[in-house]
Amino acid sequence: MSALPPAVEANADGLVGPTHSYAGLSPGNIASQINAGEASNPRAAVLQGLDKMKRLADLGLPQFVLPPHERPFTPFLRSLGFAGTDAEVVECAWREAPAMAAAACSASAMWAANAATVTPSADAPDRRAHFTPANLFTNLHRSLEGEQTTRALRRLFPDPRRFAVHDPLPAVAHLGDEGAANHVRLCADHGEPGVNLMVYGREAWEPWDTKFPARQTREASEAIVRRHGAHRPVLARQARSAIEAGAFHNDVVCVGAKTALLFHEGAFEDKAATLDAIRRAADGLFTPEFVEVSEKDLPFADAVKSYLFNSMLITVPGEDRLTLLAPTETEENPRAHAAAQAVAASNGTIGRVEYVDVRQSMRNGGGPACLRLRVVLTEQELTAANAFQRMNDALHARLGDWARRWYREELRPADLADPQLLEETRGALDQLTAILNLGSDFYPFQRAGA
Ligand code: SUG
Repeated sequence: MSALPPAVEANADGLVGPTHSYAGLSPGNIASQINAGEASNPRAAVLQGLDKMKRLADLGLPQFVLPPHERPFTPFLRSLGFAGTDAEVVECAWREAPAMAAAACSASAMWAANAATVTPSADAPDRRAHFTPANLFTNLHRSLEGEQTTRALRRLFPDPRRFAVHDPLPAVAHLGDEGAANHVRLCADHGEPGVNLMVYGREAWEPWDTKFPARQTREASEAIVRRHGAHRPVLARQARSAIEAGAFHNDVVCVGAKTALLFHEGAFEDKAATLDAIRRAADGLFTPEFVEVSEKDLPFADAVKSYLFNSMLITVPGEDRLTLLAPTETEENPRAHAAAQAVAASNGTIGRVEYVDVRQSMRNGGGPACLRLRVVLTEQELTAANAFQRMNDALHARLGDWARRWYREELRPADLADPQLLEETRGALDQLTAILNLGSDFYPFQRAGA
């Protein structure tokens, strides 16, 4: 078992794009619905994200930046029959099909937990790290992400001898896939083989007529396990009641790392069977530590509002116990704050709670854990990743200057139709490809003129 090389958990965060807005595009995501139509602050949003990345890098954790996608996404609008120059395409789409135009403007690729499902090399039979980019089939605006995310992951993890970046699963309702937001990997240590908990909301052929969509199908999770050869999988069903109460992804009510699984008692359809299956899968590897927060201590609605469970559970180098990095909204919610303090005081694997301000993202239902894709990497794999995307003081400063130059301070959903925005976003992204060494053919608009 310990013939495997040691590994660390790196994070790749989605850089917030210049069109960050509150367009109310995600039914079942309560924050997205409540804040629909409000003005957003793209510049503050991107700076919050950059500060979060720097904080992780300063703690000694490898941190990467995933570039935003091209928005407004004119290839999508052209596929709907809009024609002319790009500016005309955008203008006509806003006039004739504003819902389509809004989807084409979303900066939702910032939530990198939905970028892909990742299986580290220690858990894959061919000892490569495997990635399946999510097809994000359920919501129109998110379904536009898969292809560019695949390209982005292939640039960040380029060496096919070490990394297998698959194509997304076929984009059909039966195989709806939302990536790592519905996956928890438990293990004795990051480099050791683990147990892979895959949480799904519904089955492919199951009639689904409740008020909010179940985004992940069991069949999608099974296909990913099969493709990656993921070690010791456990398939578990999300509680229907959780989805109906706003847990549109499992990571809204559950987070785990190493041996610890922190979850709300209402997260799983069959809690006892789920925990038992994890215990059995972990047999001979480690003893799982279940940290359950009860409905009595934290009503489900407070869990969803405060995003306690959308925290990151990180291993700070040199520390034995895990740190829970929670959103400021958790600190401000008395019950969630008390629950977080109780977890840290309980003498278990989670030793400390800290808070991070990602308010702009939170108002669209994206907490600290949504913004990052966890990737367990060995030293050699880390070296093989694109170093230009690795966060450090210099990159933080450079991207801060870049964002202050290009990002608007305020954006109302109606401003998304401003023709000037197309120019601004393209200018920003063109410069970004140079900063992150992504090549000058990374975005469709860069390839269009070639
Ligand atoms: O898919 N919000 C995202 C939030 C994703 C959070 N990710 C995780 N839980 N891992 C979503 O619902 C809202 C966009 C808008 O309404 O403008 C949005 O797409």
